[in-house]
Amino acid sequence: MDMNLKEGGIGEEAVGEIGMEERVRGLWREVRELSLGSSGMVERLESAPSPLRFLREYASANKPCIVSRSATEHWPAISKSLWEDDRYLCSKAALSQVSVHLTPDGRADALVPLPHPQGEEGGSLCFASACVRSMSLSEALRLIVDTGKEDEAAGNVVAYAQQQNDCFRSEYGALAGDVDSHIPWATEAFGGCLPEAVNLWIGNARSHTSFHRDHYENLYAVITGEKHFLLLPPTDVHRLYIRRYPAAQYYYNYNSSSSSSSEGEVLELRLDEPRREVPWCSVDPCPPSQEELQRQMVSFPLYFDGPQPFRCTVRAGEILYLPSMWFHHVTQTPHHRTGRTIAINYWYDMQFDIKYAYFNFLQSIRCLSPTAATTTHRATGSSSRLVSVHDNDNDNDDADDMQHAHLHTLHMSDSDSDSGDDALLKTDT
Ligand SMILES: O=C(O)CCC(=O)C(=O)O
Repeated sequence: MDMNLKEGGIGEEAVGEIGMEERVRGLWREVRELSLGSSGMVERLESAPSPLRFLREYASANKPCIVSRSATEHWPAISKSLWEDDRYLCSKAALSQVSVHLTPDGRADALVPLPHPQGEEGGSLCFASACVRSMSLSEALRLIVDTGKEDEAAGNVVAYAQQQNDCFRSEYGALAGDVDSHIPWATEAFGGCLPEAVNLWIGNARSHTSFHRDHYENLYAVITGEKHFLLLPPTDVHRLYIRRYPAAQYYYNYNSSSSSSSEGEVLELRLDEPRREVPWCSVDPCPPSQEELQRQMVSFPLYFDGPQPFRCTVRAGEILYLPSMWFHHVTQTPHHRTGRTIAINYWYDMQFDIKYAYFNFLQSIRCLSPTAATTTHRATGSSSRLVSVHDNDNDNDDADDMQHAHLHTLHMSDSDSDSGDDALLKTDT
C-alpha cells in the first residue's frame, strides 16, 4: 500500500496554496487506499457481519461494503419474491396512497437549465425539485413502468416513488411484514438505536439520483432489479464543486395546449418564490448529451481528471452499507419482467464526531493552486471563479444545507401545495 506518508505528512515547509493542492491530492489517494485497498472494489461480505465486526471494520472506518443476499434471505419480499408480483402488492396495499415524484427526464433534486435563462454571466442552472403527487399504489406502479419506456407513449414525464420522509413506515405500512423493520447487526453496532427513517424507492430505468451526500449511516437493500452507485469519499469534496443554485420546482401546467405528456398536461419549472438558493454538487457524471459532457469535463477537471469514483452494483437481496457523508450518484436497471427497481433504505443517525469536524474543516479550505485555477478559468472562458468549491465564505453551512436541500421536497405530501418547507432549509442567503 503506497500510503504516501512522506509526501502527505506534516511537511517542514510552509503549507502554501500550491502545497495545499498537492496535499489534498495526497489525501484523496490515502483515503482511497484505506477505504478500499488496492483492489479499488467495494468489499463484498458472504454473510451478515457480527455487530462488532461491522462496527470495527466498516462503520468506524467510514468504509462501504456490500453484504450478500444471505442477510435478507429470511425476508418474504426476497425469499418469496413478493414484490415482483403486482397483484400481491396492490391487494396488500389496496388502501395505501403513496407519493410519486414527477419530472420530465427522471432527474429530481438535480441541476437543470433555468426556466428563464438570465444570460451567460448570470449562470444558467437551477436546483429542480420534482412535482409530487399522491396516488394509489396500483396507479403508481403502472405509471412508473409506463414512464420508464423510451418511446413516444411515455411522454415527457418520468415517475419515481422516492419520498424520503420515512415513507415506508407511513405510506407503505401494509408491506411492513415483508422485510425486517431494521438491520439488527447495524442497529446494535450503532448503539441500539433504531433507524431514524426507512424509505422505499420504486423507480425505472430513466430515474437518476444526482451526486449528493447524507448525514446518515445508510443501509440500502435492493429488493428487485439493480442499483448502480458511484461513490466518492467525503474527503473528495472539492472534486464535486459544490455551489449555490436557485431553487425551483416542477408544477403541472393544466392550461397548456401542448400534448407532450400522455395526459395533455406539461410539467413546467418555476423558480421558488421567495427566491432562495441551494448548495449542490455541480458535477453530473452521466450528462444527457455529449456536448454537456464536454462542458462538464472542461469546467470540473478535479472530477474528470482525478481518480475514478468507486462503482458498485447492488443486486436483489444485497445490502450496501453507504457510510455517512459519502457522496453518491445512483442509476438503476429495472427487473426484467416487472420493469421496476424496488429498494428500501434504513437511515441511522450518524455520529457528529471528530471525523465530521475534519470533513467540515477540509471543505472549508481552498484546494486548487492559483496556477491551476487560472488555467481552468481560461479554459472555460467563464467569469465565474473556479478557485474554490465555494462562492461564499460560509463553507460549513453549505455542508449542512446540501443535506437539507436533498430532503426538502421529501417532506411534502402534496406537490401542488405551496406550503413551505423552509424550516428544513437553513440557507443563509
Ligand atoms: O436510490 C436512489 O435513487 C438514491 C438513494 C439515495 O440517495 C440514498 O439512499 O441516500
